[in-house]
Amino acid sequence: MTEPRLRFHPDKSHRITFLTGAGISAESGIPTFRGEKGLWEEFDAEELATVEGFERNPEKVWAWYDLRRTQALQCKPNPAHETIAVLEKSGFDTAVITQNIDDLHRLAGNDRLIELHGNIWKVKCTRFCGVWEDRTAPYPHLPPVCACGSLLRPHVVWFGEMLDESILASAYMRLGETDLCVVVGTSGTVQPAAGMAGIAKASGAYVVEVNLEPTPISDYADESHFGKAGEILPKLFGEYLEQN
Ligand code: BV8
Repeated sequence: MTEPRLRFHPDKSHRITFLTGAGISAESGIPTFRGEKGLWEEFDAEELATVEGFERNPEKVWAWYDLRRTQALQCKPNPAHETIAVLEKSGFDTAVITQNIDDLHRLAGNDRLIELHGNIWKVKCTRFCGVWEDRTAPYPHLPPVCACGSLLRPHVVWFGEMLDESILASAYMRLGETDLCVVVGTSGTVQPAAGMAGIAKASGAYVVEVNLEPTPISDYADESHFGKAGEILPKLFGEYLEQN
């Protein structure tokens, strides 16, 4: 089996954008949503990842997020996250646009990070008190309540909810000026994230896909590398890390 190699040779003049999904965190122990043992195989997205589901049964939704938060405490960045973080630390012009809420890119050390769907360690008051970090896991009582007496909710984007406009604008701005777009561990099914690699491609980016299997992105990617992100990313970028 030949070693995966990038046919595009990035240097520090290139803007490199990583578009990541649940698959990049799979080797860290965070379950993906689709495919074998996917979260949506076991849980109902309509019930647990929509405003209507939360309004119907906030305790049930919070039990699911409390479980995921508690599980996430045991999970660490894997070599895929670490490769991207070292590229940024080595002075490459990288940015990460992630669909993940697991905080592993930040934990790995990436600062130039756009979290499209929020963060599992942030909560927001369902009235007006705002958003803040809360790392309580597990919560002693569910659903947690704000000091104002209103329910707290996870600061994540649920199905049917608009993404934050300024976050979307930052993502589209970056995609429009990206030279190398590396799409890692996403099934390319959830919009608007699923369309972002296509936007980069249309803006002239060279698109590299890393996934276990073909996805809709494979149809237009310049390169697809099939295998585990934690094994492939260090091989694709290893030679660029040694330079520094
Ligand atoms: C929006 C946060 C405007 C919460 C998530 C009808 C009504 C309303 C909306 C819609 C509608 N129809 C369509 C829509 C739009 C909807 C959508 O796209 N639905 C899909 C299902 C068709 N989108 C929205 O609602 C978005 N908002 O559009 O607002 C609007 C508003 C109203 C009406 C119309 C439009 C908001 C979407 C955000 C939802 N929130 N997460 C939480 O996490 O708890 S989604 C969640 O699932 C993730 O964030 C991520 O986005 C998605 C999962 O996708 P992936 O990350 O790709 O993960 P997946 O498991 O699918 O795939 C893993 C991949 O990794 C696989 O390919 C696998 O092969 C690979 N892999 C596995 N292991 C490895 C690996 N690869 C490499 N190495 C490995 N080791």
